[in-house]
Amino acid sequence: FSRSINPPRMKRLSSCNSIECVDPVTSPSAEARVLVINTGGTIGMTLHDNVLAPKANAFVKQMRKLPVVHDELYAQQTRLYDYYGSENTLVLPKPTPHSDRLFHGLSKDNKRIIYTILEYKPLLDSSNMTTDDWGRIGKDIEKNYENYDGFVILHGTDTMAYTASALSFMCEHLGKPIILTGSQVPIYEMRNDGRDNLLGALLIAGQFVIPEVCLYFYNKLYRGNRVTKVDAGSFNAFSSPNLAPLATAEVDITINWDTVWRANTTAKFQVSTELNRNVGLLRLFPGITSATVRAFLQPPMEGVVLETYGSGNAPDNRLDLLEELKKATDSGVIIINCTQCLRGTVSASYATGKVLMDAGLIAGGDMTPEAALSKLSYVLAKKDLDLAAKKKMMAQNLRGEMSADLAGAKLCLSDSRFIQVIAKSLSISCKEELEAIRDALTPPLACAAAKIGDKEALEAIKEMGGNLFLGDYDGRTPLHIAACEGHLELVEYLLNHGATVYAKDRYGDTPLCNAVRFRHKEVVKLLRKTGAHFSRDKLEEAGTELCSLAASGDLEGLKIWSLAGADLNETGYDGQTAIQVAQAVGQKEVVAFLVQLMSNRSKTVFDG
Ligand code: ASN
Repeated sequence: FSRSINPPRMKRLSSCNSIECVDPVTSPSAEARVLVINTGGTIGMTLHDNVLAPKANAFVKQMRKLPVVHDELYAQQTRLYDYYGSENTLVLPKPTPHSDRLFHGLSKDNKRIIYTILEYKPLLDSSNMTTDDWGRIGKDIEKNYENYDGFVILHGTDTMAYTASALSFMCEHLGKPIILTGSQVPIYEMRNDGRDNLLGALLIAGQFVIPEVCLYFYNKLYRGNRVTKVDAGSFNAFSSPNLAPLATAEVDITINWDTVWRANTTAKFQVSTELNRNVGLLRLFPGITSATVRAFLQPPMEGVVLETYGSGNAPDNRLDLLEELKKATDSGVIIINCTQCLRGTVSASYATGKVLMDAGLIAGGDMTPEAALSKLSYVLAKKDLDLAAKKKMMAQNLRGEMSADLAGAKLCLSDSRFIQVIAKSLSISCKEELEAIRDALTPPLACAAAKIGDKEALEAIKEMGGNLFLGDYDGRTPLHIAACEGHLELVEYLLNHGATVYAKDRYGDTPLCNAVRFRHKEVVKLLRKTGAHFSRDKLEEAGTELCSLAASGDLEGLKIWSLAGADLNETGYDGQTAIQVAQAVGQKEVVAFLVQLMSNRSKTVFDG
C-alpha cells in the first residue's frame, strides 16, 4: 500500500504556520508511543509534615517543565495536545547525534517517544498495594494494548519486585515491553534518581520489542520476576542475583538479546486477573516450633513458599516439623521450597534437602520468594486445573522465572562449526567478537531461509545459537520475509520460536503490513490471531488506500484490509469513504460488497 502523506498527521501539522513545521513524511514512523501508568511511589512524593507521601495531580505538570523529559516546542509544532485530546501526553526531546550510537548493534532509528501519563487515584505508597491493584494495572494494559508500543509503570520500590513478578504471570502471551520503575528520591528534588530511571525506561519501552515484564533501575533492565529489593538507602536498590540484566544503559544501551524471554506462541495477549490470596511465605529458623508451622498451614491456606536454608535444606532430625509439612501437602496444600540465600538454587544434594522432597514439597529452583509467591497465587487461581496439574505448572518455567535444567541444552556458540570456520579465517577468538559475527550473519541468513521457505535451515541457525527474531540491516526479520512470501507454515514456526508480530522494519512496517501488501489472506489471519494490529496512524491513513481500491474495483484488496482490522468506513484525504467513491465511479460490485459488510457488522453489533 502506498506510503502517502498521512492525513491525520497532516491535520495535526497543517495549522502551524508561524513556527517551523516538522516533516510530516518522516514523522509517523519515527515516533513510538508509550503509556505511563503512574501508581505512586517515592518518584512522585513530596514532604508533608516531615514524611514523604504521594502528591496527586503534580507529576505531569512537573514533567512538562523539564526539558530533558519533554520537548514543548515539538509538542506545539505537531499540535500534540489537540491530537491526543489532553495535556497528559508528552514527548521526549529529539535524540542527539551522539545518542545515535546509543542503541548498540541492533539499533532502532532513535524514534521520538510520545508518552501519555495515566495517573491513578489515589496514588499509593507501594506498601499499600494489594492484589487488586495488580489486577487494575493488568486490565489497564490490556485495554490500551493496541494503542501503544510499550508500557512503563511508575511504582514504589518497596513492593515493586512483587508487582513485577505478579504481572509477569498475569500477562499471558505478552508481545510488548512492560517496564516498572520508580526511584529512591522524589523526582521533584534537585538530586534524584527518578529522572534517569524514567528516561531509561521510556527509551527502552519505546525502542525495543522486549516482550517481557521488566524492571528498570539504576541503568539496568532486569527481568521482573528475577529481582528483589536489596538496598533501602542506595540508588542501586535492586538485584537480580540469578539472572544477568536484560540490558545495560551505560554510554551505550546494550540489549542482551540472548537472555530475552519470548512467549513462543500464536495466541493473543491476555491478562489473567484471577489471583488466589490464600498463599504465604514462611521462613525457617533454628528452633521454629511445630505449633508455628501448624498454625501457618491451617485452612484456608492453599499455597506456601517455605524459605529454607542453603540449597533447600531443613533439619532432618525434626520429625515433628516434617510431619506438619507432610500433613499439609497430603491435604492438598502446595508447598514450594525456595532458598533463603540471595543467590543459588534448590538442589537435592543433601540429606537435609531430600527430607523436604519426601514431605511432598516442590523444588523452587532459583526462583525468588517474590516470584514463587505470585506464581502460586496465579496458578492456584486456575479453575480448570486439578491439583496435579497445578503442581506440575509450579515446577515448570512459565516466564523465565527459574533457570532451565541445562542438561541437553542447545549447542553453544563456540561449538558451531560454521561460526568457528569464519572466526578462524578472520583470526577471531574471543567470545564478544564471535557473538558480533554471529549477530551480523544470522539475521540475513535467517531472512534468506525464510524467503525460500526453508524450515530446516532456520532450525540449523537456531541450533547454532542464532535468534530467529532479530532483524537484518533494515530491521527486516524472518517473519517479515515469510509474511511477504506467504509461507504460512513458516510464519507459524517462527511465531512458535521467538518471532514477534510487533517487529517494525526501518520503514515502520510490521509483518502484518507486509502480508496485507502481498495479499496473503491466511498469513493475515494467523498474524491477527496472534495479536498483530495496525497502529492508529496506519488505520487512519488506510482511508485513502481504501478509496483508491474502491475506485479501481479491487475487491480482493478491500477484503484483505478488512481482514487485517481496517474500518472500511474510514475516510480518505478528501473526507470521502470507499463506498462513496465506488458509488461515484459506478463500481457496483464494490458497493454491493461494502453494503453487505456494513449490514453484517450492524447485525453483529445488534445481535451481540
Ligand atoms: N515507600 C516507597 C514506596 O515503595 C519507597 C520508594 O518508592 N522508594 O512506595
